[in-house]
Amino acid sequence: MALYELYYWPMLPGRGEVLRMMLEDAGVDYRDVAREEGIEAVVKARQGGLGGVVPFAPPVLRHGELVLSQSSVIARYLCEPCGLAPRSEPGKLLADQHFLGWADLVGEVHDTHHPISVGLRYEEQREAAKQRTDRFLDGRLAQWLAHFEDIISDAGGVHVGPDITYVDLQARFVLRGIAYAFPKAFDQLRAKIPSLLALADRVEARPRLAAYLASSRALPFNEHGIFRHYPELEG
Ligand SMILES: N[C@@H](CCC(=O)N[C@@H](CS)C(=O)NCC(=O)O)C(=O)O
Repeated sequence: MALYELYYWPMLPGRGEVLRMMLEDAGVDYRDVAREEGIEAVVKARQGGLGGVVPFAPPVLRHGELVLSQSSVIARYLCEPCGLAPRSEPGKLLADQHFLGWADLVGEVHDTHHPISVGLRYEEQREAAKQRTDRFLDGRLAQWLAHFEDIISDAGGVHVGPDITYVDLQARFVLRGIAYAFPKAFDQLRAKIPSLLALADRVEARPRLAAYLASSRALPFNEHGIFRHYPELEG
């Protein structure tokens, strides 16, 4: 079995983090290449240097001859070998649906600090970021979380029962990220999302994942990633 090679920005827990979590949870052999070799490895992957179809943006996974991008596609590919796949075909489709829902939410969080362009620094779009964040925190975030809270309370505490799947790992990551970025708003929502919070705790208690999260391999949230804490945005 070829080694899994993950290419993602080495200094941040962004869209590649759920893939790191999946690989760590499964205890499979993998390389987080840019953390060993530096961001040049990501640049090379983006330029098509791994072969295959040229990816637009990281994360990128290479497994043997296969080169994949788009975090949702990579997660779907890894879920079987990582033991995090739903059991049935309808379950797999539902898992895709929910994963893409969380990915949409991730995109909306990203746009709170980069509402105009990914090519501009946050400091160059701060006014628009404030407006965008106000709208996001005024109902939209609560709407998303209520949606997922209903889904997992109906499905017995996970997204697609009966087992924990890769979507549950994604949910844990996004919830912790939002709590980091918008602590005041998130605190006000906690009482409304008991099932989601219990799920995040359950995911973190998985032994290999707990060991990863306690290790230096797990990067803390910071202001280079998607989940950024700018106090002035939440003020
Ligand atoms: N939909 C893609 C989005 C990929 C993406 O936006 N990656 C970010 C890092 S999280 C990036 O490096 N973007 C650079 C760019 O868009 O030029 C996915 O889920 O993989």
